[in-house]
Amino acid sequence: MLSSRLMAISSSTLLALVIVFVFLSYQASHCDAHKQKHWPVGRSTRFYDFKVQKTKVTKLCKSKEIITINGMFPGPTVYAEEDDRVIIKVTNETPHNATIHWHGVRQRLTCWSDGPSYITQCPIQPGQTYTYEFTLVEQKGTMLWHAHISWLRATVHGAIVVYPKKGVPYPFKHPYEEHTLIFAEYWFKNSLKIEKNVLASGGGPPVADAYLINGHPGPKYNCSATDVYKIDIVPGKTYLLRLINAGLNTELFFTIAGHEMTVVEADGEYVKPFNLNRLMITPGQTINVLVAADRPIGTYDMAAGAYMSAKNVPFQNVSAVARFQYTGASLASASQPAQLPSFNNNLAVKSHMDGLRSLNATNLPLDIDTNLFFTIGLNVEPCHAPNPNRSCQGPGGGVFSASMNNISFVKPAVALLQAYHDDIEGQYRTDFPRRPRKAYDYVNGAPNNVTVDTASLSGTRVTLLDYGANVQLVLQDTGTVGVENHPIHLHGFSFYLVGYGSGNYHASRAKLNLVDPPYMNTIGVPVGGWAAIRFTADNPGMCLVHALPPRDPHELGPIDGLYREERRGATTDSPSSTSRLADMLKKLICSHRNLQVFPLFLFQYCDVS
Ligand SMILES: [Cu+2]
Repeated sequence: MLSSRLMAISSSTLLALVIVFVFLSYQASHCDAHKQKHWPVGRSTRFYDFKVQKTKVTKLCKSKEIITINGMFPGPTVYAEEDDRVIIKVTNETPHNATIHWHGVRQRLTCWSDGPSYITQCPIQPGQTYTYEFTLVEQKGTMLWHAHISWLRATVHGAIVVYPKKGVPYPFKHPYEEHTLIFAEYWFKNSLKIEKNVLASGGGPPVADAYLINGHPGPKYNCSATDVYKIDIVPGKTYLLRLINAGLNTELFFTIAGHEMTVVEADGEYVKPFNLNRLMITPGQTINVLVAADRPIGTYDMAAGAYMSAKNVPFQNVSAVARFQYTGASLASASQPAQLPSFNNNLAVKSHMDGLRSLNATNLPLDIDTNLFFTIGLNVEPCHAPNPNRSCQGPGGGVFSASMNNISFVKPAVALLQAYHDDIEGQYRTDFPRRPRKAYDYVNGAPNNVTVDTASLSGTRVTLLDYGANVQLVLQDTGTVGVENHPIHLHGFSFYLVGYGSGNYHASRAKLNLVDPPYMNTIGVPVGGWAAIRFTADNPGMCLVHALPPRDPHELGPIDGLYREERRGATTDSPSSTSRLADMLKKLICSHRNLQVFPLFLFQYCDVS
């Protein structure tokens, strides 16, 4: 990790020259009239060179080729400081399409650098390059990057570590050392093939063959007694652990034998410190904890294992184990085993969530003018395939899908941001419903028997939000097929998690925290329950709202509901008080320093058939 950091610093000097040149030549010829006052320029620039590559790895005594960045698994850590500019050139050297998403980066006025394929950009095709460029405006903490197309992110992922500006301390005692722990799921089969097979079968995905901590499964798996990630600990010191769930489908519990953890940050934002023995982290979430090495000298297990809230769903029940090893510990004595909660311990999840309080909730919208209510859940579509045995392996001989407000997302042919920018007709509709068509008992009254018909509508629809709107979005789990904790992620924003509960949401009964709710970007909506989030729609773009698929392969695509924000009406900080997003994007591009960041213009259709 240290070496990649050094690489980033030295490369940044090199690139600075290039940027100035492009900036001057382009700006002079085209755009001097539209110099952006509000363009986030950034402080230092960090440059990274990402090559998407095929790499051979051996885990659990089996070798296979996986897709990685620069041959590393997990991939290189992106280091920066708050308000830095980050430029990452991604070159695709594989035969598969790829994009990279910077999960948790709010992409202030750089929505085209967000990375979800078919939403803000076409995939980076084999042999092509795409340069992502964004500023970490008022952002510090732990985030992650991952591929945002198909199941590529199973192996294409890594950490983003953003330090406070120089001279600004952490709001807690400076730790002796910091370590990043990235959790992942691992399959022996090629993950792209698995996804293809699952989509073709209409059923659920196969369980992971192992969980990994920084690429290591640990001793509970076959043939892995020595394939264990280890942190060397100096007794009496305090350590900061940056925890990242880069897994594809599985929510994980994490615990350290004999040690308490003090949670100090969630999803890249400080929280009021609180102590836990075990925590739950959904795919896409990041949590920073402090751990004091105050136990007798020895070796202690750190374990990550499944949280599975759905009933009768198979999952990998062997946990990944890493080691917290004190200097001076006898190598002959056994490591202290870690005690994870049982796989369906909803109470352990709730006590973790209850502890999350923002350190400073400064931008919490109090006057809500836009109320949204989205149901989320699984559906089963009727079988129309000529060969039902092969293609309709969902419950009752149907095809699994997932939906929001009963609409299952259909992938467009043109990236939606480009379709909007170029006024390309027919790619999406703007009538994604703001609430379900009819209210019912979402949790208990939903049909959970496929013969009753649990099919959804399908389509590519977006919700338009006025610029500056203060939005409250209630996410409601449904029992259409079965209730389950769903991790929901919002792109382009962080949001305040103002409330959550079990059962159906009722505005009159819901208890909301309007004092110090946590500021997050991914939330596990409680099983058979609801979560309410708030944000101000002040970052124009196409912003995806979606589930990080808990076991259903269709959710990464079809569950997606979308926001598009549009600048309307006069606002003091908008470049043109009446301009549409399209005009604004054009102007932004003119003031942008690197033309390569907007290659959406270069090819219209994402996939050439
Ligand atoms: Cu994200």
